[in-house]
Amino acid sequence: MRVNPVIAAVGAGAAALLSSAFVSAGAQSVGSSYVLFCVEKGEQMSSIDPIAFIATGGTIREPFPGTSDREASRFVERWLRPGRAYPVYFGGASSGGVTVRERPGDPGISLQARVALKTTAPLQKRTMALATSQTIGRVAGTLQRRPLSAAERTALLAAARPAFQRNGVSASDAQSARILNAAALNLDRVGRPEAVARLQAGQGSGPRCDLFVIAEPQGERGFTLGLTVVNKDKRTPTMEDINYIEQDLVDALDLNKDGIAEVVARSVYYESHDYTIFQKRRNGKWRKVYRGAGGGV
Ligand SMILES: [Ca+2]
Repeated sequence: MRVNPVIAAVGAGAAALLSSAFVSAGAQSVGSSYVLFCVEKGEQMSSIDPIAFIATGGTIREPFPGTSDREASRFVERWLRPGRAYPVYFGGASSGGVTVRERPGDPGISLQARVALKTTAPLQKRTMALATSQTIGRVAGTLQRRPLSAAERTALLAAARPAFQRNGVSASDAQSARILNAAALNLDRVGRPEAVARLQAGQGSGPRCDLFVIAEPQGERGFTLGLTVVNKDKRTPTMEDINYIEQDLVDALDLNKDGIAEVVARSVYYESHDYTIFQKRRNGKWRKVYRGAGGGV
């Protein structure tokens, strides 16, 4: 019998995925290391921004050790010089690529580099993607990223309202909470997709309260919040709250090849930004496993 090589390869990949789900995170070899970038489509020019260095085994580190300008310049010469081309991933699926056009203006402040972007992903404001410094092969498997349906948005708001109220938001403000940024992503590639979102309440009487959530499917249509990060805006009429964080989804990718995609978020706050990576641990709980990179805005 002739075996279709494509089907055979898919079958082997699925078997590897299943077995890896039972291996502790980081215990297996997952190939060589790479730099992970945030891809943002701009009106005039698109950009990439280093998020982290993913070491062999899926360990997540700062893009380069230390904070000196010399180290930043060395990083730029290695990874962000004009002509460097990198593959783009959107929801774990291969989605075109970027080519660096200009080095970062001042690497001591920001490592954001202008790029030419060629992608099939529907990128726009607050809809970002990831790029990697090398093709990462079967790490990428599609998570079927898409906007939430109307029914999913309703279910997500219902799941989030009690969390708003637990954080001091009035019942009426919680009732009028809205979704600022959201995506359906099948992070474990099992059953219905998760919803990853930033929601906001408190436009009325109280201060703004943001929730960054990873909502997991519950029952036939519902969600339960697997991760909730609370970002409250404590500004007054005369003073801006410099600690207020606007945290948005960048995208998700299985960095340690355990079968469940890590979720990457970008936090923008007063004149600065950085990146956070959340990982589902073996006990089923989502945890922050990295915060770093970024710089000026
Ligand atoms: Ca993972």
